[in-house]
Amino acid sequence: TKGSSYQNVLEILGIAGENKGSSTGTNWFSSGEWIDVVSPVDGNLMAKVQTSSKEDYNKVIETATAAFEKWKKVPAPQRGEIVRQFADKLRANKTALGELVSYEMGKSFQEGLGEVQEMIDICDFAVGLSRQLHGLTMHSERPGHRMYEQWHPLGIVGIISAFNFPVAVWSWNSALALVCGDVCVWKPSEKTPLTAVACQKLLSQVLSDNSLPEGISCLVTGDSRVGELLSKDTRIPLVSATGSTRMGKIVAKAVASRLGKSLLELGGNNAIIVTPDADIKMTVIGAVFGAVGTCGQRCTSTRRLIVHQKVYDQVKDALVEAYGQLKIGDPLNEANHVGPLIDTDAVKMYLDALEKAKEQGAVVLTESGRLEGNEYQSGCYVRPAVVEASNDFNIVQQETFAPILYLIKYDGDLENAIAMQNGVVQGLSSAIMTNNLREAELFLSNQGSDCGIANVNIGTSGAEIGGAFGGEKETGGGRESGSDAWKVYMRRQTNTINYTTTIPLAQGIKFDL
Ligand code: UN1
Repeated sequence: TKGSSYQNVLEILGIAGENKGSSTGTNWFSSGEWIDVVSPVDGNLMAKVQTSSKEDYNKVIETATAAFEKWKKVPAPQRGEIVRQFADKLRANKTALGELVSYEMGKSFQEGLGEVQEMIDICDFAVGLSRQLHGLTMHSERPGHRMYEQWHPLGIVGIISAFNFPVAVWSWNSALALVCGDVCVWKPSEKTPLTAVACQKLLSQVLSDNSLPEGISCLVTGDSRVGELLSKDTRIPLVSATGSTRMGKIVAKAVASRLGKSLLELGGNNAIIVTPDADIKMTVIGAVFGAVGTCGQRCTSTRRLIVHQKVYDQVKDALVEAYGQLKIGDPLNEANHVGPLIDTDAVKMYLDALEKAKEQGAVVLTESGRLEGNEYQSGCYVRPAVVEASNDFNIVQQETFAPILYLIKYDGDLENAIAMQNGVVQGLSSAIMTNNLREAELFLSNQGSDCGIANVNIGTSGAEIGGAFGGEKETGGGRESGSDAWKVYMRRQTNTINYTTTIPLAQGIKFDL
């Protein structure tokens, strides 16, 4: 195993020792309380990180405001060049950063590397995009007039990110925002500030190597009080927030009350429908990875498996068998499939959810509970559970950020399964396992899944950066990452130019003087 080499990793990334922000080298001011960063891997204190006070926050926003005046004037392809250099920094530090993600957050080393790869990929995407921030041209109804639209930089983008993808989600936002000419102020989860400090440092180095203002990328640390400063700040035209629906509703309200824009990527309650025409072997692999990967802490994690009664027992037996093979332990040991939850509060939520499920009539099919013993001394390791339940159980309707998979039976037509799949308040990701073309197309049609992501013969998680990422209903409606998600980071301007010597009015109106 990689053992306890995180000190080494902190040194490689240049952030060893107690972490206190100042204006030197990284645009992060912090003179507030200290947070202990405890690794869920072994329960050890990795470092202490100082939080930003209101005064620190204001200093950061002032430097960001000044930096925007310079950055917006840099041509977009040159902004892309900066993002390209940042991707190179990530490539050079991929192993160290992936390992730090794994230590601080608890996901497997492979997934930590995957997360850094996602950052590199979105940077590459953004570099190409920096030459493709296209607007449309329109035909004017007036002779001798030309109409077109342009996309201009917006200003400061506030980024509130969650612990589960401590670095990738920031990069989906920041790589696009930067090529769009915006400057970024990042508030990472207070559970994972170290990886944020490391990324911020790498990006600041690129900015300073290019003699650009450090305020182009800023960091503020702390809990929801710092998030609140961002949401309420009229100097911030766009707040992008990833996390729980509860948090999203608070942010959305604060941003809307000042008529700012928000981009929300909130909870999911993602299901895979398994029809009688499914490939059961593929189904089991897809469902198990979807449910236990990242210890069930992706917003795209598979929470529900809606299985036709004809194949129900077969799927159930195969799942229980597969869960029996899962190895739980140190996520840096590549022999393990499942690492810890983020902290002991998350363990409590997992245990509470299982209790509630039982009270509501569910049957837990696998061994479950917290793991005890030497290897599990952090107290954050749990056994992934498969639970036979009904879609209308209160607990099934909620998103529990833990490896609990609800197994639900449906009868009759696919429409019944689709109704269950859509019968929750969240609308992020969904999937169908079938070799039947009619079923697949119905699932993807306007009568099918109501989610932002709908897949055929793959699971609910593991979305690629090239597509727009996000979902409907209580998932918040925002789209990050690929496709044309960049448009939310810019302001659209419609331009009409008259190249004649007369001034005809639109809609045929006459106004003679
Ligand atoms: C998240 O959990 O917030 O689709 C993002 C996936 C990843 C991103 C998840 N690409 O699993």
